[in-house]
Amino acid sequence: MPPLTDLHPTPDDILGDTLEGLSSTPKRLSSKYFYDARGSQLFEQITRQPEYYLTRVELALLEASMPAIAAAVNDCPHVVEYGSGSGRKTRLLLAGLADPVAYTPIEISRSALLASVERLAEAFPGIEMLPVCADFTQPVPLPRPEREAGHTLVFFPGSTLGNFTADAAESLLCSMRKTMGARGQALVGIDLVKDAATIEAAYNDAAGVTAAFTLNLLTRLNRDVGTDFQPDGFRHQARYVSERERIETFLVSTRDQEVQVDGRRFHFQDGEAMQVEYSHKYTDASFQALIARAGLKVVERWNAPGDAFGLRLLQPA
Ligand code: AVJ
Repeated sequence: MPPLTDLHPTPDDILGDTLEGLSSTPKRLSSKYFYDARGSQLFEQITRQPEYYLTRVELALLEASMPAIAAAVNDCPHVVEYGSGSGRKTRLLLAGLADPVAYTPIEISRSALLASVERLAEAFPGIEMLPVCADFTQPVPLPRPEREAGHTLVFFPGSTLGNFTADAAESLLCSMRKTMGARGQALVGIDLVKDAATIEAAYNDAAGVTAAFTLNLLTRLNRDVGTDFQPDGFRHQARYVSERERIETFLVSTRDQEVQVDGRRFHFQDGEAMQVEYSHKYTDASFQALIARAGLKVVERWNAPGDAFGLRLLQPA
């Protein structure tokens, strides 16, 4: 088993964030806590729903663009992935790049991290695996590969960037720029603005997997910080707000109720909406403006057919 750097958030971190969110108006909870073991499983299931085009389209785009990506990326990279997920995209990337030296996934779900890196280690015995269990929004000291890498390539697929508000995305991109260094690069996947119906369907699949994924946040917090949410007293709501070019996801209270945690009580009115996730969609213009704020520029771009999804190669400006 490869050495694991474990910087997983403590129960106190999660409790502090939960209390802060429940004390806010409107109430909110952080989508980063979706990804416990069950949440990561449910997300994998989302990626197989017919309405959820993002993963399918990005995988096909990555596969089709891999020769061009390999040509644009400098040789012998240390590949650092933010949020490792199932490893399907990683496989395509590691197989297609010229002589990757090491692979460091930074992933908040310990179970997802270990499962994925174990499979990748088998498939790529020549690439050193250096997993880090951590919240990638915090600065993470990179493990040093045994063989020296030419540079760092940050891999940030899935349009996970879209889960961050502009300010949070800016600070994340700044820390990414520091992680990659002056000679580094980043390959970022972004979902693109398109018709509202297509986007909205992706976050409201008919089988109800996304709803189960959102509601699992409450079960997770009940277990890990001792809240007493009744998941059957809330329903999933996801709407595309064109003016803000994002999906806004809420858990809506279906009755008057109270939630207790750490000796404090929080009242929910019938119909009260608690904000739990944003998924921003980008245009070339909005994306350029965002990364410019973090001192980055686009050096190459690849779009899926119909501009359904994009991959961007970035480097310090
Ligand atoms: C983890 C960013 C890829 O926002 O599309 C999927 C998470 N939430 N369905 C997204 C998610 C609801 C997802 N990403």
